[in-house]
Amino acid sequence: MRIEHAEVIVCSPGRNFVTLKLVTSDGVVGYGDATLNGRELAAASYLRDHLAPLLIGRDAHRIEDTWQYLYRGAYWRGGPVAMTAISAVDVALWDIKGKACGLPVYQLLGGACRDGCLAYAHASGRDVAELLEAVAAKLALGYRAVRAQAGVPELRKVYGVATGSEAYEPAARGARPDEEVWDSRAYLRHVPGVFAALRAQFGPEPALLHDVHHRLTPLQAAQLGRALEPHDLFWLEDVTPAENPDALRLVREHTVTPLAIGEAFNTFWHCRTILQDRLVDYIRVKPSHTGGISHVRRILALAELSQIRSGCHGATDISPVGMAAALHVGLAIPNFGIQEHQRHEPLVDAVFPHAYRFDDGYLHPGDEPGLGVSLDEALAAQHPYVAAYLPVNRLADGTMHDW
Ligand code: EZ4
Ligand code: CO
Repeated sequence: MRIEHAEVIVCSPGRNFVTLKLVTSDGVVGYGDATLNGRELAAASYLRDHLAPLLIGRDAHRIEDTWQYLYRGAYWRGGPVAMTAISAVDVALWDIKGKACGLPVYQLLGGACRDGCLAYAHASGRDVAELLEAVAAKLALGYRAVRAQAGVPELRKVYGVATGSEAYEPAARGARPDEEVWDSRAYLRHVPGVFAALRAQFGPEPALLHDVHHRLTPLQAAQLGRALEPHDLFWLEDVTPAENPDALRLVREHTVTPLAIGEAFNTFWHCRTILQDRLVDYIRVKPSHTGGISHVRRILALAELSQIRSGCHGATDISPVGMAAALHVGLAIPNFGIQEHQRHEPLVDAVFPHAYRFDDGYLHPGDEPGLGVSLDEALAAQHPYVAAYLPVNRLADGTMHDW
């Protein structure tokens, strides 16, 4: 079974997605997610101009060899653009293998280790009252775990907090990134009270998560972790800039609030020190961006040795194809932790009809052969690419600040 056709489809049903479509000599179609938020066309070009031509004529069943050829065989390794493109190839080949075998991908990975994947929803509010309402709404939908982000009184706008009735979307459409003003001290003063209010309202049972988006120094992160200990967080995410794992050491020495990191990682090499030294409790690598199913399951197998569990990134910039891939892995690994589930808009679900489903707090990938996701190309074509960027943030004096 040879790969006969490789096509990159860029669409924007409300937000941008890059999808790789592979077709084999037997007519089997496989999809991979190559969406790199705010850098979509770079990943699309890497795939279209550099990888797709290499795939034509290759044996579609040789997933591992293809991964090695594209990663180990390349002189320029790693980086988000290349790894997002390789991820899409790998995921599309697993989709094809599943369809060729008549089995859902999780069966090929060893079969289910659980009945469903615990999911967490997003909730946000410009003030605490609005956040309490938003969390209550997510619990009413059946979620047992909720990520809570609140506005900070001194700040006009805070990333991750919806600005109105519209759900929060990481990237805003426009030719340039929005600029936000950030103040770590104002943020640190405010957050512990927010979680005290959440626990007072909802009691001890719901799992509560919080995302710091890489903005603190190690000492500030340690202070925040310690201040949140009475409120029993499921995890505190991305407390310090992602590229320096050593920063987490100091945080660890001072707090027992569980930590998560890894949504911006793209290879094992970003994870090595963190896994070896057990610097977090949850690792957020996912098949999109981190080398596909083949690479992610290796990283998660190593994580298991350190009693670190998975917490795959699942914001809206993970397409339904990427979400399905994460769910097949999540169902099949022993050390699954939780799956982020920032729901897509109905139009996105219409462009990517899918078998995965949410029920009573858990996501299940479904039992269709392969990933169980398809692409309505005619509908996708009605929604062409629109430039969009994640915001940047500066301090009040204009200094650029970390993500
Ligand atoms: O900033 O998905 O946990 N979720 C997040 C998201 C990420 C975006 C990056 O593209 O932190 O909002
Ligand atoms: Co995050």
